[in-house]
Amino acid sequence: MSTRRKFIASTAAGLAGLAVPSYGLAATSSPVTAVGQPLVISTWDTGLAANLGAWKVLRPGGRALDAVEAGVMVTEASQNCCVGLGGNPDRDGIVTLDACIMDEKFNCGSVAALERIKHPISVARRVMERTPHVMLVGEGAQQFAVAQGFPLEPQQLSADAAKAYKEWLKTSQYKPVINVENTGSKKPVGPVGGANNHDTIAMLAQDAQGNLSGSCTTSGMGFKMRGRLGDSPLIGSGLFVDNAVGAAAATGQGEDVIRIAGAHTVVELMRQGLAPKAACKAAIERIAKIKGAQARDIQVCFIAISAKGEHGAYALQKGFSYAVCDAKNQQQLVQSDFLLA
Ligand code: SD4
Repeated sequence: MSTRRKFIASTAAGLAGLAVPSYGLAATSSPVTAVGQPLVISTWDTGLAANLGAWKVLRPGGRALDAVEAGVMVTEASQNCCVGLGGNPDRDGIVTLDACIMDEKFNCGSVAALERIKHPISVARRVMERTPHVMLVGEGAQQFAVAQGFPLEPQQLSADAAKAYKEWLKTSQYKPVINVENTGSKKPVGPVGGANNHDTIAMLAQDAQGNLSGSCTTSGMGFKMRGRLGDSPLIGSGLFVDNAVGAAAATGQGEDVIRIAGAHTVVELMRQGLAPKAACKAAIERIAKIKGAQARDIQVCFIAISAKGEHGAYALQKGFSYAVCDAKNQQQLVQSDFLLA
């Protein structure tokens, strides 16, 4: 079992226009941000830059919902990241995107298998705010996006994705095994190893009013079957928010998050009194029990914040980190504890 360590990150320090306080070692005790003090957390190293986007909204007193949309838009727009249109395609060479968003009043919106749209998270928000529905998929989601004024981007792979796809085509082996997250012995196909290669970002925020919101956006598992959806666009699996209790989100092998309705499970465990990290751990243990020996082949990770402003995370395997941003430190990367030593 690892011990929690906090890393001081430098990758996004230069982001324009943001007052980033001097870096310092964070306390190792259970992290709590008092209600009234905004807080945003997000998955993986890419969360550092995304959190700064969210912080621009939270710092002047903005709404958590606006923050979690603005935050993950940074990642969706990044050229150096597998989230968004730069992500790996499905087996047929087409990039399909999934995203969802949820606010403090159980309002939620989602898009899945969306093609050629740069900001699926914003389309998910429009589904939430401008339709009587929660979820739109595929062609219908794209039609809605275009009707809402989102431009159709060209159907083309980023240079990294094209390279990875070419490599994958050599074997065309379909392995529903998480790749980029697993820092263990399995060598993933495609670009790997850099801080920016994760294909999902999930973000949770609490604003100065104490309200919670969350967002999640992904290109999904690289080289997936056409039509395959993971947990990320599913409210209750990839993301869940109950303002009275807390919020949780997932990354990793979507199929196994769906199996236990992961994010909802974490929130319900917090409702029963567990702190965020303990709730994430209990959900991971549930997955490990279901998977048995196969648990070693996958990675699943949860992040959570409570209505009290505590945050925590837990992963099945080594290698998961999450980014934390609050009034004290906007650039903190926390290495998550994990179950399988
Ligand atoms: C999925 N949960 O599509 C996503 C993948 C992921 O970092 O989180 N990758 O299953």
